[in-house]
Amino acid sequence: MKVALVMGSDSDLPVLRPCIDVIKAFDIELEARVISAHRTPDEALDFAKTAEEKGIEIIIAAAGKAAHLAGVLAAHTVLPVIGIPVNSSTLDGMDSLLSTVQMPAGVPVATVGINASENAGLLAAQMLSLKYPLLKEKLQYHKKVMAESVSIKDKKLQSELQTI
Ligand code: RP5
Repeated sequence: MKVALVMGSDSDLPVLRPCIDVIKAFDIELEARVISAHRTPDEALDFAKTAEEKGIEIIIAAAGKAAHLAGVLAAHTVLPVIGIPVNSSTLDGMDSLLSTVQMPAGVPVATVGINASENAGLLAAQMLSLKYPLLKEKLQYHKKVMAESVSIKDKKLQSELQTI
């Protein structure tokens, strides 16, 4: 199983660390690239057109400002494309969010929240788990651990309230 993470600039990388961590934690093969829809448009086109034959099953595309990367890649492949709007501008990422999520009918981009790269990695893993049963088990365990950590926080809150 293989996921590609394409970023519009290396300046996006710090925001994408949680996505990379999730993909690696679930033992999913990762191809990470810097490709820009505007600065390297030919590369973007070539990447999208050849992704499937390279064994890539899902593309995650992260970009900021006028963030056309996810949409451009989605235009040239039938692989699922997950978009991460990156906050890299004076508009707090609203520009990236709208330019990633507001795709015309026929070319979907599954867009996560601004800078929400962990969710992009998890969504990719969940999509892949339809095909890979072991991955589904790992995701179910991950959800259980997450729920337990919230229960612990709730118990802590209850005991703190007793002392107020
Ligand atoms: C976008 O422009 C990139 O995805 C990045 O978020 C933003 C700024 O890029 P740099 O000028 O830092 O390379 O295309």
